[in-house]
Amino acid sequence: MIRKYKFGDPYPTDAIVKEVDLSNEKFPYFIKNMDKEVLELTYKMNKTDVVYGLGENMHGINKRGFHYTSFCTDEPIHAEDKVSLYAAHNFLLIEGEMNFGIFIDCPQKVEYDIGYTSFSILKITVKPVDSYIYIIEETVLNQIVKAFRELIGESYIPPKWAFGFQQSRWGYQNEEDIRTVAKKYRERKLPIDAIYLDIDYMENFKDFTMDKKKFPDFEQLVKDMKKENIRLVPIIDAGVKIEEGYSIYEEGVENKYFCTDINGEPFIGAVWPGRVHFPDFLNSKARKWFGLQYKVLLEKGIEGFWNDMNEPAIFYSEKGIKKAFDIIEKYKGKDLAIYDFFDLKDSILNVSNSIEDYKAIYHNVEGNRISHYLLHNLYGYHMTRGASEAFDILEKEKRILLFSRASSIGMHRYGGIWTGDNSSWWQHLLLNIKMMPSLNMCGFLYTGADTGGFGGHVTYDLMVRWIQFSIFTPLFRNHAALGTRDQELYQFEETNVFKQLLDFRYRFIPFLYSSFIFASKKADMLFKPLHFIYDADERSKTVEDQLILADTVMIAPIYEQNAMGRYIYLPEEMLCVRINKEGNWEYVVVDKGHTYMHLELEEFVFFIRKNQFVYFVNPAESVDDLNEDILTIIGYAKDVEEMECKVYKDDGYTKAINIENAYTISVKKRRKEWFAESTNKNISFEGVHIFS
Ligand code: MIG
Repeated sequence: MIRKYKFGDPYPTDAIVKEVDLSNEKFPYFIKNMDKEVLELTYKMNKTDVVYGLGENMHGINKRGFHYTSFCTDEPIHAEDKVSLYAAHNFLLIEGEMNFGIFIDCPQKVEYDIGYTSFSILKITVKPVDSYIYIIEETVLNQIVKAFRELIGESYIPPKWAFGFQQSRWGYQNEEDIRTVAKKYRERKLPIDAIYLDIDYMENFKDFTMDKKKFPDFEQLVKDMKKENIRLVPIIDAGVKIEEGYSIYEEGVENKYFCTDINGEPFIGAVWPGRVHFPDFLNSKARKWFGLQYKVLLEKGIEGFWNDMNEPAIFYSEKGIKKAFDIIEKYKGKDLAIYDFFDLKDSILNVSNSIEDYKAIYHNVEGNRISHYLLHNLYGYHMTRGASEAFDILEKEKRILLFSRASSIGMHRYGGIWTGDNSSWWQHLLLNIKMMPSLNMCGFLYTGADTGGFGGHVTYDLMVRWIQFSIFTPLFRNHAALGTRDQELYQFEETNVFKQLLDFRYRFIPFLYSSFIFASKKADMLFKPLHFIYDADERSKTVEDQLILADTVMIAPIYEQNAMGRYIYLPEEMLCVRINKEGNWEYVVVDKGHTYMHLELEEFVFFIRKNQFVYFVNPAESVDDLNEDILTIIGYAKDVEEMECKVYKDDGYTKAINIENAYTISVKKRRKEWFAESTNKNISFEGVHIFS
């Protein structure tokens, strides 16, 4: 059941897709305190209550013991004390005496104190109060998520090639760099499907331009790469450079498509290209206009994009930088003691992404001037929505890859997200693991972290362990910051292990893709905490470093340096598949309970749940090269003689996806032998390995 409440005068965020009538009943579960300015909701937590949700955020699957702020932030250091990352995912799921979900639908800042100030108190603060709040009640956790996901609509589905391995780096300068990456991957037979173009492909960081000196024949490059089954994925930034003669700038000014300042003049901020204006994505005309600009790149054969800096990130504003220079001027030549020195230092440090700047920006929403500060969390969402809506006009046949850095709930229908500028830290591998189910709850299925870490210098062992996890995530992209150690997989002395891991990924893609489509269409999570499946199992409530994938597979990655194995908790017995150092697969049924598994650096395991199976194909160097008609089945039949599974398969582009077209694989035991059959006559089976 879903109950809807209205506070103040809420802005239509378009986060939900279903009509729900306002409830007349008293607001449940929370003590509600509201005045003109602020709405406070207070809930008393029992000791064993678990609070799930909040999508892209720091800390665990269980969000207790910290505080979080929904305010999309360009946060370059994902440290434990950070309260906001790039997203505003206002959904919580509380497992207590009664289980329920709560969704705060609004574009402004929302604060969550989840047992931080007072250990047993969950307090939500919405300021100003204007919001719709939904309370979702079902008995089991999974059903609450499903009801919520049905409320917010189907998750974005990318083209199939976007499930292949992707290589990115901030610093690829020119055509030569891109060709080299492609060549090295192909030479070493390391599968790859995409190479990213970061800001350097543009002419002076101007959106929808290409630097002709660095990329003399862009179209030819795109074509050549495509022949190798490699797609190029350019970045699009939110800020538009102020430059006479630059058509986007001129059209934007002429049509009043940019955000304004208090005087109604286009707001001036600064990002990569220096001084910029910000397109007014909250204005439907401006949004459409900017979306249609992607056409130049689509026409050159581009099939995917990543939207960056759309919190929006602002390096500085005119006013902000002037204030900083005034302070520097004031202290120049002085003998600075501690507080003056700090003041000097902070004058520059605090100039970026300042609240004062966000408060100085205005949107024109169908004729009404509204402060950006109040709509902040919708900016990246509506940039991505604009692109997606334009693709529906510009690319009728094909799905286009699209993901964003900033997001809020609602955007999950238009694109995916990557989790931003993490670091080459072991703790960020663990954070990546923990974040996946939280993101899925909020509708974000096409997601993943920068594998190997963005900031800092990756080591061989971190890369190996990280990939042992990323082979399971829909977005699997190696990306790194300018100035960090090279981390393309061919840069490491030993590339054999990477080949084995990527081969595993490609064997697994048909299963992952099919599971992804079902998760989107059925409002399901792809990654679940163990407790969502084993809800009667108390121990599983606190397991945060293992996940269930597609209800079938359990993964238990290693995320500690120099670990030669780990403890794994099994809520019931499962089939363990171990990929050993030589790349061979070994099988053993493991009992319920805690097990220590010795796993050297090049080894990893995954588990298949009781009475289930997974299908694999032969590896290939790209998704287009996969032969999905020859399958190998691996399963665990504990107490059944027959098992079934649905497989969704298509050309990987088609926009109309109908899961009714899925085919069925059944495996059956006849006279002690297992064999498989399929309702799809094209499918044949290379091997059927059912353990019992
Ligand atoms: O502040 O375009 O998160 O992936 O490489 C840095 C350069 C700007 C931030 C993105 C990152 C990208 C980088 N961008």
